[in-house]
Amino acid sequence: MSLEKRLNDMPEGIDSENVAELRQALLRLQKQLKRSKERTEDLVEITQQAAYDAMLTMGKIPPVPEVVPDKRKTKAEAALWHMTDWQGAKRTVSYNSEIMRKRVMEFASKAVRITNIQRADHPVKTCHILFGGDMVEGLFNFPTQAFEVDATLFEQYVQVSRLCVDVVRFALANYEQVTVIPEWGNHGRIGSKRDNVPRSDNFDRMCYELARQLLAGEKRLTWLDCPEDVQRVEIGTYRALLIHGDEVGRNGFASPGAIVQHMNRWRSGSYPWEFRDVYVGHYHTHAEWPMANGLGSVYQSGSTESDNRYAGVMLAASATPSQRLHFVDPVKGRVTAVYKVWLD
Ligand SMILES: [Mn+2]
Repeated sequence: MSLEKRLNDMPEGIDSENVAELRQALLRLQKQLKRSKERTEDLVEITQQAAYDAMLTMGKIPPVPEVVPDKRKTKAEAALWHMTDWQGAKRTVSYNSEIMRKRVMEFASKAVRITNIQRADHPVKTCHILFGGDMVEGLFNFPTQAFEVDATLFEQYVQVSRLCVDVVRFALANYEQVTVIPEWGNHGRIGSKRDNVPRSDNFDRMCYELARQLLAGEKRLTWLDCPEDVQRVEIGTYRALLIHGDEVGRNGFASPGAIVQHMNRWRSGSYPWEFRDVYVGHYHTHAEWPMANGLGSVYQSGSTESDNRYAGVMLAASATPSQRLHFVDPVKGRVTAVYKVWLD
């Protein structure tokens, strides 16, 4: 191709025919690009370091002491904690960051007390923690959100990561093995729905990642990542899906009938992995609906928040704070006990 032709092919705005001048412009742009890349990298590093430092100001994270293994030969069951929709930093007349922390830790302690009751009959050695998403309230879901939170996005990030750490450490102190399966929600979205940000760049996911890194030394802990927004739960032969709930329907809302019908279609092959149950958050209410095959269920779980005026008035659905605790038979591959743990 001739130089002249190449110059004619230049993008609009670059109309110089002087090669030396063009070369200068190219060098200038390359320098600028390098500087801006360095700035972004610095920013990422500073944010991570700041979050880490902020975390340490909340108190040291000592290693979790060992637990005494259960030597009984009887068949063990597994605990499953479905913890979802903490809406971290959301402020209502009866909810804020401090109450979130209190309720979340209250769930953990009640779950362990109920586990100990179960242990009177059989071992419960493992705990699967399903973090269901919307752990942070975020800042970008509606225009006045900034006035309805008690912490900035950075503080939400630090507080919620730390709460995840504390929940998992509490579980590690009470079960021989802990597996975390995290799922992100719609509130962790960065920017407006129309902004050009990958969906998996999500504050919930960032909180999970920081918490995971802070617990990297724990050998009895398995922590999965969530690049996709549907998670697979496997406990022995038990197979379930964990979704946030905004995946189904328009604008993140679908009726219970529509959700169950959708899951039945996933179950009949449109989702490429066989499963029995589905765990859903997002609606802040506790419910259970049967799947068409007569075996599995869709389990919807509550939130730790209270006095959500939007839900009460706009959706006519208010709820008392709760989270879900299950026990699972890993050989028969099914849920054996269902608890709605009240947190008011
Ligand atoms: Mn949600």
